[in-house]
Amino acid sequence: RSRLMQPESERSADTHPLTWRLRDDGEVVWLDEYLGKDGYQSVRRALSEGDPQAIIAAMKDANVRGRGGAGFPAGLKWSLTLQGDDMPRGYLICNADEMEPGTFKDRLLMEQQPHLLIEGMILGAYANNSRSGYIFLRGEYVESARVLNQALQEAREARWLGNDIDGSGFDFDIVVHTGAGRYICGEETALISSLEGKRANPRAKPPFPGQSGAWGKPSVVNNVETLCNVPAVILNGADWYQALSGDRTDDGGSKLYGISGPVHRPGLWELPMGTTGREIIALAGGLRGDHKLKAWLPGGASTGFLLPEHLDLPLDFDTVGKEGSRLGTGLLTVVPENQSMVALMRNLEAFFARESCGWCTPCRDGLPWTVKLLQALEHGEGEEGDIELLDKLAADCGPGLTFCAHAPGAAMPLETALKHFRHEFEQGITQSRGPAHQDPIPVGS
Ligand code: L3W
Repeated sequence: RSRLMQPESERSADTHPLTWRLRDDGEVVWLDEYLGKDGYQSVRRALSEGDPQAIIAAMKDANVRGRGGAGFPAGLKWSLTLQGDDMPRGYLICNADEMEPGTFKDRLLMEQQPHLLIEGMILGAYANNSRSGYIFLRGEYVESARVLNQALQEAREARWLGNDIDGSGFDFDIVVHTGAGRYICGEETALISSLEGKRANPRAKPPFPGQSGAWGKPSVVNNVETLCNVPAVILNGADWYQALSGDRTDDGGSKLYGISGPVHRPGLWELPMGTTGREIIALAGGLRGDHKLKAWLPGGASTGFLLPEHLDLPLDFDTVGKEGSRLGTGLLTVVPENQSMVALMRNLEAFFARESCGWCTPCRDGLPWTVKLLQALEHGEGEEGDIELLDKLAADCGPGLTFCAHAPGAAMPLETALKHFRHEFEQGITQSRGPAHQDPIPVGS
């Protein structure tokens, strides 16, 4: 069973906001145990103080940045949500549609810390004047759904959800809504479309969901990990939270970092924000056997490849961004030296092509075309000009050229693979046309 682990060196240090309530044996922390470890105390404090704006201010001061991948400041997002007595009440939506390849952090949080998410959602709802919350859950996360629904029932029975929470007069409840297994549902506006019962097409922004979201109401969409950070910020204060990352980075707090690929112990750990790739690989026991590190993705398939020379960079949003990549979800994928980058990219682009909603042309037509070119290069059947065409197809998927971040996410690993490993792609070009080659029949003939 997968576990959210605490590094040996950190076990006794009571400094990690997400894992401090965890037994790290992989079992669920149910309500009784959770209450015994300060559970729901941040809600009690915030609701008794009765100042939703103070929650937003604390989130801003703590500089909690969105953990879904984009790193947008959560406190700023909340401060931009339309609010006021004359405004319709909106929704607090947790984005639990975790489908980024190589990413499994939200699943472990939900399976092991369901009440931490519920507590974070109550605070988020109170700050954003919501009375209804949704957890939009990846359909395949059957165990998460079971644990969450049982925890929600526990919370209702103990009056931490429902009407008049903890005697404060605040009403809030949460529904788990399972998706049907599409990556695009994790894009917040596609998620909203799907929640409304429509096809999961993204919508243009602005308006941002905070202005007009689910059923046209102000809606706040936050990732699971982001919401799980809120109770610690409220209970311990923004300064305490900021200090968790020490002098590693200006981005405060902790982060769930993980790793997969040919390492001894693939896993997930809560570590100070700004932990380096080298430290994470070391926690995983290093690469298996004779493998040597060729490249790595810092946070899922929609981030750019980094090289061994980047292993000592603090993994925060801004630093990784300056290297032509993104922190993304913070779960590393290790690429060993004997892995063909062409085959790897063909695999990733096939995923992105399959998961495109088909709304925007560069994404709908460009990604399958990219896959075709990569397949040809993989089999040594590429032609002169194919690599330049790949460059162009990736550029056509750049930011601002499509409705959502799906196409730019697909372009980033391709652009960085072409930049760092171009010779491997060039090796796939046939010098002379083989006997099987046929010129296409001209259209209209
Ligand atoms: C108010 C403004 N709000 C931005 C909000 C916006 C959203 C957040 C981030 O993609 C990444 C992407 C993919 N007023 C605002 C504003 N916001 N300006 O900030 O927005 P944005 O546009 O930077 O990114 P995004 O479209 O949310 C997020 C990657 O995620 N991805 C996959 C992620 C997968 C997982 C997972 O499996 N766990 O997270 C797919 O798209 O590459 O870069 O809330 O509203 N002026």
